[in-house]
Amino acid sequence: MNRQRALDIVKEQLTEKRYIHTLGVMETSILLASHYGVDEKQAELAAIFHDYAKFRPLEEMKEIIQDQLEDKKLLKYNQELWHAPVGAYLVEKEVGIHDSTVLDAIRYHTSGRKNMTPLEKVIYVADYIEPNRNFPGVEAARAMAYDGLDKVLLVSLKNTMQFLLNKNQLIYPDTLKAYNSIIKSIK
Ligand code: DGI
Ligand code: FE
Ligand code: FE
Repeated sequence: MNRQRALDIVKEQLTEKRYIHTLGVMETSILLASHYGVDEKQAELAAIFHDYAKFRPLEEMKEIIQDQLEDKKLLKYNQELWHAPVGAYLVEKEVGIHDSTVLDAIRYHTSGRKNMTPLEKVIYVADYIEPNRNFPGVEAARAMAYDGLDKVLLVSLKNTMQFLLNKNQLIYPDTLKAYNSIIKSIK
């Protein structure tokens, strides 16, 4: 699918602000992919659709998780997590994208997971550092974006976990597993 058609499809699902964020993730993903030897076309497509389900009603997402997805424990964790696996499901079903590498990058873009693929890492990091993001720590993460994919991924994951810890929120097990697996891989 070409870029313009993909953008036209996703634009209808998003607010103006979220669409601008999506364009930022797209640009950043392509730069990261090019630097780290990841397929730029897959990065572009995954980035464009990564937040496809962000504005689906919670009830719809809940039903999809209950009826269609394997990982039911998502329902016991933060609802912010739901749009990622539900997005992967809907992008395949409604948009007709079947590339499992791209779908997994959408599926794990919020939680991360153990042994993330290079494309999953690129989308996770791009979502975190894209130019429209503005939160404590983002500048530091941006500054090291090209110093090593695992290095910047680790910083992004740690910041997210720290943010959750500070608010006494649950941490979804896949996020902790993502952290543990990078720590092991860089030792
Ligand atoms: O959809 P976006 O706003 O672009 O960003 P996102 O998909 O990374 O996720 C939104 C939020 O999900 C993020 O600010 C933190 C929150 N969140 C809640 N529980 C967890 C979590 N993030 C991770 N990684 N793990 C959690 O357990
Ligand atoms: Fe998201
Ligand atoms: Fe996003």
